Amino acid sequence: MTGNVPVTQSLDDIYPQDALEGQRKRWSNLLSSFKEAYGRPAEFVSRSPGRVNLIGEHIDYSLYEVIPMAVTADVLLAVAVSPANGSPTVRIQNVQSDKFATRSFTIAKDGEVDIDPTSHEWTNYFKSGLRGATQLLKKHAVSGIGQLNIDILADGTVPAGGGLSSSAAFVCASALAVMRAHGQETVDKKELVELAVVSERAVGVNSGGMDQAASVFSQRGSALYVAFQPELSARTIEFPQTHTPLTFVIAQSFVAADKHVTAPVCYNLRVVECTLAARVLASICGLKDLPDDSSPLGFSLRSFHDSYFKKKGAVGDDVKDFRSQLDQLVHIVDNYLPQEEGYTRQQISELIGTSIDELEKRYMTKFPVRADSFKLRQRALHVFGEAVRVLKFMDLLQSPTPSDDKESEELLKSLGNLLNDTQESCRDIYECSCPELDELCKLARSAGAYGSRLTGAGWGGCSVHLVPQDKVEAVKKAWEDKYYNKRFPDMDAAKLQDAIVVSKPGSGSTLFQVAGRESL
Ligand code: NG1
Repeated sequence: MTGNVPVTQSLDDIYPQDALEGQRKRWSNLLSSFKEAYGRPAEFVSRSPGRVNLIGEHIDYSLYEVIPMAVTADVLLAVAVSPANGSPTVRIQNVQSDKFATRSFTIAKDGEVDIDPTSHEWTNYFKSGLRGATQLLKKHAVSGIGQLNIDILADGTVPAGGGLSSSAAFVCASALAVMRAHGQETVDKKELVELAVVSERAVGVNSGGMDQAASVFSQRGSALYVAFQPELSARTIEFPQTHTPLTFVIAQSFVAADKHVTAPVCYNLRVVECTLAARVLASICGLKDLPDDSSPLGFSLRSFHDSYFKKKGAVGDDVKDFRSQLDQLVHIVDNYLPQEEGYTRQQISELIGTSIDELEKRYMTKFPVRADSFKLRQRALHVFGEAVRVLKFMDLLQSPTPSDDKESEELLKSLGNLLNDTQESCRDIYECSCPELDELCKLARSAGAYGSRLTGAGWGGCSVHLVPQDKVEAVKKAWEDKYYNKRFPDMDAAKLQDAIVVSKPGSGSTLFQVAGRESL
């Protein structure tokens, strides 16, 4: 699914019918506020959506396939550009100016900007997109770098820290805006995703590539199958026709999951644990001098996987072979990484034949982590098990259309069971759930959901549920009565309304041309 980011002049190309009216108002407000703020009209709007991950949790940075889809909630950046006479300056405002302070900063002549990853500042996401786009512009030898003033007004509806990947939506929209500001009307989707993945790491999280791929590649009405090996690729997956349409309901836990703050003991630590598990397994299996891969720390469980079976002479392209390989890897972990209590730095250094200093320098310096022991066994077991679940989920989605209601019910139940298994693995083995997410899942299942799990990084944030359409109301009611009203009795109606979203798969990044448009 290669090609360029679509360019449009119509909101009908972006949003589903039932969202159009609200979006027209929102966009009109954005464009008129832009004019008020900067005294000139916006020239274009760069748009990138949030995403919900259906299955494949915490395995993208181990380079295994995942199945997310874009949601309707998105980040819009309205932009106008002019030649800079003095220092090129970016002025950036947010429609929610009380929450996100207005900023302005200058760009160096070579297009570079400083980013302080230790400060949790909203415009860092713009800067990281700007930095990535600048590198791509340089690669394409585009002129005008470091010579423009750029005015921006942002409007985001993806809740921050809510597990729907507001950060990736913001970085993708920013990089796209900077490309377009430099006259690039055709922006290659794959290049945009690749630069956004690397850029987001500049903000302090060792992220995988799922969110950026989902934000850019998604197409309305379909989920997305994203692969990272041998290179980044994505294809759309239609949902099967079932007696009750496949309906995914997203529910916020309202436990704020700030990945950046908790990174040293949560997200970044998991990236380190998976990388070290891969290193130790490779060393135990006698695999030496393996080349770096595209994962955040340069070596992934997937690279170990591929190298191990290559050495054994397997071809491994067949899905059945691939699944049996993953099953074999689970046995290897079971046998060779027995320590439930985790592994110390000393033990890991000995296993991979390096010094503790080297180990820390190579894997724990760029993004510091705080841990005395590293749970290599559990993390590897989750990753291999989850990779199998993704394959099974994909098989089910692609299975022949059920011939009657009974078969269709079976299909939905099987999909739901896989979601439930993922939740169990995230809770018990990967330890990225939290009591609130567990409770939302339990309540949904008791009220009729086929399957329920956390989505995104976890430790708070969001959950996703496969629910029969005729049970959606019952599930909502269970959450309202037993979760939201109990835990957050003071929550206002508007916030409660935002807490639960029945989401259809949305469209990916888009450039909207404002110039010459009279109305939306
Ligand atoms: P969230 O925190 O939901 O945006 C994060 C990572 C993903 C992936 C998931 C877990 C970033 C930008 N995103 O998602 O790449 O690893 O956790 O599956 O770090």
